[in-house]
Amino acid sequence: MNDEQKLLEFEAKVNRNEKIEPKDWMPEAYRKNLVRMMSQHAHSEIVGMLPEGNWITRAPSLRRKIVLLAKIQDEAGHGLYLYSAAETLGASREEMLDDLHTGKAKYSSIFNYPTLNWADMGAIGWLVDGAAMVNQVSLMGTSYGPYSRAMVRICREEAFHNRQGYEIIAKMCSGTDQQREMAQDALNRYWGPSIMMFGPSDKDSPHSAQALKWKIKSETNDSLRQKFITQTVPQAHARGLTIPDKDLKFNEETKQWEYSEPNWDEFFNVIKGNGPLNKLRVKTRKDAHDNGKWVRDAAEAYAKKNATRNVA
Ligand code: FAQ
Repeated sequence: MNDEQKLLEFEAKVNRNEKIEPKDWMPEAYRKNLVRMMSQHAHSEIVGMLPEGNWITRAPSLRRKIVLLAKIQDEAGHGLYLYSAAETLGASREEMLDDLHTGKAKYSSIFNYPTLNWADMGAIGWLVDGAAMVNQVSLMGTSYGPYSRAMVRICREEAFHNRQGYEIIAKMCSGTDQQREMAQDALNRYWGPSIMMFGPSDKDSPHSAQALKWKIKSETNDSLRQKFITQTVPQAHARGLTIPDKDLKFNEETKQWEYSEPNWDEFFNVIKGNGPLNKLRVKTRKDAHDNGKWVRDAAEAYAKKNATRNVA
């Protein structure tokens, strides 16, 4: 078969909703787009550990500390599955991490915002994990086998993350006036960045058309954003919170919440590396990587020693 016939066969397989597996033939553009998206996703998981990691030592109770620790460890696990899934496409772990540390690769814009107080732990679980889950549920049905299967387990864990965040917010909303104000303030700061997590609007999303055709994505950025907003607004209202969008209104015909256009100047500025904390996040991640070198070296030496012993 020549490449044209292989492409037709590949597209027919995708259209039959069969999975593409690592050793199957695939167009180079499919492989490249997936490596870009999966490595960006993996980077988001491990950089996403940093804003919450800042609060482990300041959790208000032992129970909250245990829950937060478990959640952050889950995010490390997600990074691990995703780097491994990207490796099945020939990407090397060292190169992916190098791209993150040199600023060549992106990670989710949301993690460039500061976590100022405990209410932000609630906002991250409720809004950020909530948005991540809406996006990742849609990725469960996509065409690349290892990525779509990783999403199944990740989504189960995100559901727990989402609930623990909402529980923090709900508890604060039934507390003192000051606690209610903290919950509202966290929502005010995290709402805009959360709805931007879904990426630029469809008309400005260069990768979407090809990604939808090859089922690398199953829904557009705007459609996922709308789903998240429709799911989240009633949750805010149930706790007496106000979504910080003066144009938000329910459309009785479509049964959807209409919302204001996100601040795209802010979004593009953040993904170019100029958000409030981009430089600090990348530096902290790179320092953690450098400081962990002795652990990687020891693990490698141990594996080598065991391999020799097994051969003997
Ligand atoms: N941040 O053409 P599109 C989590 C870039 S996981 C930064 O629409 P695409 C768990 C995009 O890369 C969160 N950059 O791109 C957690 C492209 O630039 P490039 C991460 C963004 O790929 C919770 C350019 O804009 N989830 O949070 C963003 O078709 C709590 C044009 O955009 C995933 O990565 C952004 N928000 O659609 C962890 C899910 N949006 O690469 C810890 C998988 C867009 O050409 C604590 N990824 N860009 O230089 C996806 O679903 C897609 O990649 C999208 C973007 C929807 C994010």
